[in-house]
Amino acid sequence: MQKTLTIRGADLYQGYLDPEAQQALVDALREIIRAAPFFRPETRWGKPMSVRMTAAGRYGWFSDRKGYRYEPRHPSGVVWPAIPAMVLDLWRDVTGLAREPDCCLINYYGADAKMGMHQDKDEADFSMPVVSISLGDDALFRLGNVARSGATESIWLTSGDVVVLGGDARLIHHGIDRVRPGSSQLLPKGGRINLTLRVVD
Ligand code: MD3
Ligand code: FE
Repeated sequence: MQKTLTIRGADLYQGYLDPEAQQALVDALREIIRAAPFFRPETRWGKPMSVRMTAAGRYGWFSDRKGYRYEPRHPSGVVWPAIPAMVLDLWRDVTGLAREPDCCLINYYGADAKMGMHQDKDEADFSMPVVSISLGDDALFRLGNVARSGATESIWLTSGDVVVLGGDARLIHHGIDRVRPGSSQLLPKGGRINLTLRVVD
């Protein structure tokens, strides 16, 4: 499909996944979460994050008092499950790249979860784009600048939306201010799942 909107260099594909595809993806994620359950990473200051995380692929993102990094195994010691084929198809479609992502980070936001403004800088090659897939409740997504300061713009992401962050947008500050509880019926217990696809090394 065609992109629907570009905001600060981030390309949005609103409604990329129809309701049937969203449900198929949730079903695939259920198996991943069974093998690699959600956990709450700690910030480097030892405070648990409000977002719960797990991952699929060669690497998962991990954080504790030692800092932010990619790890080849879930905290339980198991290797991360494979990235679902439909997610790899989506990545290929929106990026046009032959290179596959190394990490599909799976973020779960309950009613009170948020993610502060940050840059994604733990990867080796910033010429590789980041792709985000939203499922479940709506989320207020904030985009800033490559510099920490300056004006920001916000947009609601809804279930089935895909965002591609490439080029100059790859290093901009971004975050999730809040979710809108009850705005989607996709996830039986409510909340929002965001998949973030990244090339790591
Ligand atoms: C990269 N996740 O996990 S979507 C993250 O909805 C993260 O869970 C948010 O930021 C979420 O690191 C946002 C991914 C995203 C959005 C904007 C970006 C990645 C980006 C802008 C620049 C670079
Ligand atoms: Fe991020």
